[in-house]
Amino acid sequence: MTPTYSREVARAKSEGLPLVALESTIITHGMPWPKNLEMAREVEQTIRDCGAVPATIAVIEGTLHVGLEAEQLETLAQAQRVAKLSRADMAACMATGGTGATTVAATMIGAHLAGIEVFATGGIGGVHRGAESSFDISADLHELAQTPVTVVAAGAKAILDLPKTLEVLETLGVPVIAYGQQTLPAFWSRDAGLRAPLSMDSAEAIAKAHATRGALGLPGGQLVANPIPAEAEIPRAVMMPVIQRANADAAEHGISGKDLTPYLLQRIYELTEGRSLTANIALVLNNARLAAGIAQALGKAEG
Ligand code: PSU
Ligand code: MN
Repeated sequence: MTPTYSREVARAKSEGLPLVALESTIITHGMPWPKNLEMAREVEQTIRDCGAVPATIAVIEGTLHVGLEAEQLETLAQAQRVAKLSRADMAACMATGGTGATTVAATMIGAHLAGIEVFATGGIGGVHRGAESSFDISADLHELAQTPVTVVAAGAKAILDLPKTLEVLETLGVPVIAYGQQTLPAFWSRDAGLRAPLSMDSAEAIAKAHATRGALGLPGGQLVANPIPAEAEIPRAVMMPVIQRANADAAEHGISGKDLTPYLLQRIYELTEGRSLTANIALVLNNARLAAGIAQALGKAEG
């Protein structure tokens, strides 16, 4: 299946320009209006400023779009009751003419269909706290194991169980590469207090590792864990009680499944009086810059 491309993405593809995929769940379920639209536009512009072309992915009225026109982005950012699509429900949404925002997993599927190898986001889904009884492990992890897209995130979201998330990624054969440091970043904070499995210092090295996995015939992508800029971080000591409280509130209200991640992000936004959102936007922009560099390096290596 060929997705529908925006004018900008279609041109980039015909000219062989470097492309960076972007997800839409972060817009519809990850941030409140109107900051979500501001963020989405700013991320796209950052990628252009860094010499690559942005491709925000979503399903609109049954059609898979890779690259959204300005008015489509605006409509999506304001839409109510948009589905949150992962691998399991993407096809069903399209088949029934529905509209849905793509999570990391579904965005990787769309990017791969469009021939895009690099994707920037905030944080990926992972193993939730208490997963030993809830079995709540994000499909994002399995997608990284099977779809050849390098995903740039600020580590897994700190609302998760990070040691368990690392274990599952290792089992699934997903390279986890910390950028510019030896320890794993934890989304709002630069350091999760865990050693990262791999560490690299340049976009070129990450691009080379991506290409080498392809040459080896290995399926799956890479997770690049890019620490939030120091001036924007919220120290772990500040975030830890907030995260605990948000998780406790979720348990008390019986929130689970697809609703859990959006609930936790919203609750943390309230508990930090908006500070978590400011940090979230800063880290997404930082990831967009690195992803644009990786896309350019891949283009040169393959060129
Ligand atoms: N990163 C953010 N905000 C988000 C998400 C990621 O900064 O809202 C979304 C992504 O789309 C990710 C999803 O794929 O949360 C994970 O959801 P779940 O835990 O239900 O798999
Ligand atoms: Mn889940």
